[in-house]
Amino acid sequence: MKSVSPVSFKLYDFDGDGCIDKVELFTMLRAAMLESADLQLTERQMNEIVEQTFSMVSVDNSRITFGMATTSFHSLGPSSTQGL
Ligand SMILES: [Ca+2]
Repeated sequence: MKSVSPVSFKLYDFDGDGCIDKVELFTMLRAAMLESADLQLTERQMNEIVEQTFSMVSVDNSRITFGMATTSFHSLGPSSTQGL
């Protein structure tokens, strides 16, 4: 899993509220998949990652701030995506 830079975070914050919601995270995953041939996930797997990420790092289970996102994507790492 690629780490999330502030630039890409802002890029996918479509409504500009400074937070990433589930739809926006889903879109980020799709974009990351298009960029990387090594990263191929089914819709279900992407859903699981989104749900897992939000349950781990989101305070209200609906939004992730930039600080939360960087922490989460670093902790996800390659090992947790391999088993999917
Ligand atoms: Ca947003």
